[in-house]
Amino acid sequence: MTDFNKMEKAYKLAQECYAQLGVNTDRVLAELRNISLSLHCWQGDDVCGFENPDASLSGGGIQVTGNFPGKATNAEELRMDLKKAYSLIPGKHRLNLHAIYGEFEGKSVDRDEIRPEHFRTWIDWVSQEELKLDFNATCFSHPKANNGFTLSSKNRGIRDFWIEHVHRCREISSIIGKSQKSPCIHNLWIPDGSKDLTVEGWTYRSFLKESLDKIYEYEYSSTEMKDSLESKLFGIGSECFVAGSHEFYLGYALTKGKMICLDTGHFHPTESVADKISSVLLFFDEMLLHISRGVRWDSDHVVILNDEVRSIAKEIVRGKALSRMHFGLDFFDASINRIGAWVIGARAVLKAFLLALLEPHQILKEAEETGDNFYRLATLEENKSMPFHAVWDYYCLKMAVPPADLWISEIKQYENDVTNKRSKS
Ligand code: RNT
Ligand code: ZN
Repeated sequence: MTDFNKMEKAYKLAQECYAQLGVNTDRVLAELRNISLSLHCWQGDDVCGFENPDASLSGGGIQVTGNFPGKATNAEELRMDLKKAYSLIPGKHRLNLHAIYGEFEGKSVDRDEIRPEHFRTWIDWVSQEELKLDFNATCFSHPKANNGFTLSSKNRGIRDFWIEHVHRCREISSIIGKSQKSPCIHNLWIPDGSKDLTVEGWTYRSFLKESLDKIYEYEYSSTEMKDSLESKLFGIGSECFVAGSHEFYLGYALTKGKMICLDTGHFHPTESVADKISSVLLFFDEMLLHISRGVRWDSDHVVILNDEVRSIAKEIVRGKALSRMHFGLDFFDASINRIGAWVIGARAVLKAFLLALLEPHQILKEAEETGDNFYRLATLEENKSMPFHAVWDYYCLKMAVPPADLWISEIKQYENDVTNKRSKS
């Protein structure tokens, strides 16, 4: 359906259906507009970065598979691709940069040497595009990460190298935050761990704690930057032991006044990240989510509108916790159109929030309070077939982005006109 008048009419009908359940769709759309997702730059080039022309993701327990043509090979191309993606996602969003995406002008700049000027063009670009930046230290794809340990390494020189890297990344984050007048979230994920049975887990974790204490010695104002720490259950090559586990960072962040980052792909498949949010937010003011899709052993498939993402959105909306959450996308798929991957993931998350905001909360709450659990379950079931897509299409129209499936042809067009013409590399 491409007729915009029909979409407006469908919205009016949907609006009435939701009103009968006490849900005001105009108000819902105003709330949806306030949700910002931090798009992860690394989906655009398979986590390679720009440190050197032949960079590829290596080491660090994460892996990108696929060789779909046309990945961005420099910052210009990545910005172009991001701009295309943002034009197909309703709302105002953010950009999540990794340190390896600095612009080093062909010089070899090691991780412990990066400086704010390497990110100047990004800072100017986001301001021109009315976006905001978030930042990440890159403690992988580096010879000093190759034996599996960085901040928790037994080797002091290795630890110091990474401490210096993260110091610099936090400083860059604070400069970004100051210049964009919105705190830049600096997230720290390290790959540290080992493949097989590990007997000195205690030692690694105590080194990690010591390194983090040094890293966070210096406090930045929370108007400039905020720190978060991301745990993981296991990675490729770190199946038996991961130093930065959930319990480790939960304890660390709580005692140090930092945020934790829950990556939806970093838990046991039957664990619900949605269910963790109300527990975490009883003890923390804010938290970061890395929204991803775990599939078997892989934690980073493209996000779709699945039950997990929907439950996360519902949990946050039911708890009126939107203003305490930060959202980053985190997946990398090199086997499909990379710009399309960003758009699929971002639109899916926004749809999940729309669905959550359209939930007849009052009715469900009353059913639960009176113990009418049949009515609660039946209402939840009926809610699944309410005409939410009419509300979504109308929202896209209002936000001047393609509604329904109209964005797909734009991706195909861009593929023909731009990415297919890039040199194969
Ligand atoms: C890895 C973590 C981490 C990375 C990015 C590139 O398992 O999820 O967040 O995906 O930092
Ligand atoms: Zn992550």
